[in-house]
Amino acid sequence: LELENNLRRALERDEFVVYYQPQVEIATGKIIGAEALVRWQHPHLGMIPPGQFIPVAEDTGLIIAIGEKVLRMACTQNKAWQDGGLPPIRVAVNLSPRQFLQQNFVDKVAQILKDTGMSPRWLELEITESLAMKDVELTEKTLLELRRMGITIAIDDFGTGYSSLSYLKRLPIDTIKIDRSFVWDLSTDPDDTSIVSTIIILAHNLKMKVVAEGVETQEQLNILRQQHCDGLQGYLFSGPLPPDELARLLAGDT
Ligand code: G
Ligand code: G
Ligand code: MN
Ligand code: NA
Repeated sequence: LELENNLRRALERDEFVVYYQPQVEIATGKIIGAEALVRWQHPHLGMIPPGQFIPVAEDTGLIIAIGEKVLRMACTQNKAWQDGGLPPIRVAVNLSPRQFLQQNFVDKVAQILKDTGMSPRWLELEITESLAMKDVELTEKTLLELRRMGITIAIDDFGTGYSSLSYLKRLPIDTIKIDRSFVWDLSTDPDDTSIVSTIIILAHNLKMKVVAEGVETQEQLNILRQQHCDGLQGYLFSGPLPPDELARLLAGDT
């Protein structure tokens, strides 16, 4: 209850900030996107990572307000980068189940795009496969509406939920993000190597792109490149960065 009240106050006081983790195209080494990751800038406790408050925010419903704020901040930021002449990138925003399953979610996204002037083609929304499985019918309807607006859809943490191949076929998904648990032992565990290569082949056959998460070593990158993985996200290239640091990286990337 105390954390809930503190989160409410944090919303009123605008204590949430967004960091951006670059996504790199493996073939070219160029930054083509960034994942928006929320942090709570607490006045006394410092930077609090999302793992420490997102679950409570989800349970209490506060995630709806927090998620909207994050989406608005990410769109505002991406528009500002583009207006500043930086090479355009796609910004990816995580959605929680409660946020995504709201009746008026699509209208809210449309309103935020309108308010911020951000083009939908530079927005990607990330959902997890467990979210997708909660209500496949509603998920399909919502994703189709988002896709019609020009927004792209990514499946986050792929391979860790109750993966069902039928939803991959049915839902309009643009990107599969391979969970970092499969990437970590890529150079040492032959099982992970074959799981990853199978996911990549499957995704490409379904006309989807693949981004590997949690890439930390050159060895992992070499294997991913051999397997024609499209993108990577991970400490090997960069962790999540404050907006000005990502802008500096982008400016040097042209
Ligand atoms: O930044 P970090 O690795 O600590 O993030 C931990 C988790 O929090 C990730 O799984 C990420 O998906 C989730 N997360 C980060 N930002 C957001 C957000 O804005 N909304 C939701 N729903 N989850 C987020
Ligand atoms: O769940 P999701 O994948 O949305 O969350 C991304 C989280 O993963 C971020 O909190 C980020 O800090 C973390 N992360 C990003 N790159 C790496 C990495 O290379 N290694 C590890 N261990 N964590 C990472
Ligand atoms: Mn994510
Ligand atoms: Na993930």
